Amino acid sequence: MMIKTELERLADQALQAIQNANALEDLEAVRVSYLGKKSGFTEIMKSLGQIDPSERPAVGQLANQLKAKIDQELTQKKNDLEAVALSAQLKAQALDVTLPSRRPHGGSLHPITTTVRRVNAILGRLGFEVTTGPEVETEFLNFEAVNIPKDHPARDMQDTFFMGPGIVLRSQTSPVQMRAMQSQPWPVRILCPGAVYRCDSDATHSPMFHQIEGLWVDRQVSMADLKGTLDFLAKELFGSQVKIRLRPSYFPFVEPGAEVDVSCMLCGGKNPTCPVCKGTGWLEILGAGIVHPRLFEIAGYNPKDVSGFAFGMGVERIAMLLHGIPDLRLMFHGDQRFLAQFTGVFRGSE
Ligand code: 2U9
Repeated sequence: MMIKTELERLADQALQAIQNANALEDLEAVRVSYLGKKSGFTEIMKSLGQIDPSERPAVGQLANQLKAKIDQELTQKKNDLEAVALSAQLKAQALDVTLPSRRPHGGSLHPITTTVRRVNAILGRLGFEVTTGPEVETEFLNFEAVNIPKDHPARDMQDTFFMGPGIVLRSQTSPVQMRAMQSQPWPVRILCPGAVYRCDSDATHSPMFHQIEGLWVDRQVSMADLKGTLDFLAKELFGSQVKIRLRPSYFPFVEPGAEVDVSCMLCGGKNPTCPVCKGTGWLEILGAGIVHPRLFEIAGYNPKDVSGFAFGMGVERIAMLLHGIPDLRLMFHGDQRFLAQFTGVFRGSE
């Protein structure tokens, strides 16, 4: 009788401990201490052989019943604790699937691209057609054909990328105009945008940059046509308040040649400490002139029949003026913080 009482006392204690367990580890400790190898229960079962044989079946049956009951309670409590732990984990890691997702960053057009497109669109309205040509050029078309002779400083090995004997990376887009003239009769009214290469790299020079050159060849094309065209371009680009002025200058392809300034679009020449024009009131935007007759001879046109004007501009410089970009190198680093600022700048046609 003593054993049965002891078994029931142990079982009561076990059930109480199961009820009190608040964590899976506590529950496991309860199982070990009440049903494990060194538990009172196991000790009693081991000593069954020493009790009166007439009592043995009843004691054994009781022990099995109590053990089954404890097992069942352990399993039940384990399930309960696991359910509580799972719901706590789900609550802690909850995802709000109704939150809006992060918007993907849409790409935007590079300011060089938008500037080229703007110039193309503006001069397209005057009948200029975009023409392109190879970036790897013959030394002849890049230099001799546009009146840059062998001894000209621009032809220094240090200034030009040579790809092989007589083959260069074009240092200006002029060979495109020469190819156009050689392959078609006049009149010609073309715009040639594209990358050009010069062996030069510092804060204000990049070994690859972009130019747009323009050429208009017809009967009696004059300096007045050039001025009218460039005045229209400047006003459309920078605003109707701007003026242009031409200063005599030299470019091998043209005679006479001029450097062209636009009046300062920031201060209009009224601020002696203007950060853009430095108080001069003017900003150089391009070079231009009347096409040298020698170029017509090389193209196969008779210089007595035709005349023409040409101009050339650096696209990076125009883009920097249009957008207030302070450093040329920003154009080429691909930094998203820079690029993402240029959205929807130009939506016109090419
Ligand atoms: C042909 C006939 C004429 C192209 C011209 C310029 C003046 C000029 C510079 C501006 C800044 C280059 O990017 S820059 O360094 N260009 O000033 N370019 S006239 O004249 C031509 C070209 C080809 C057949």
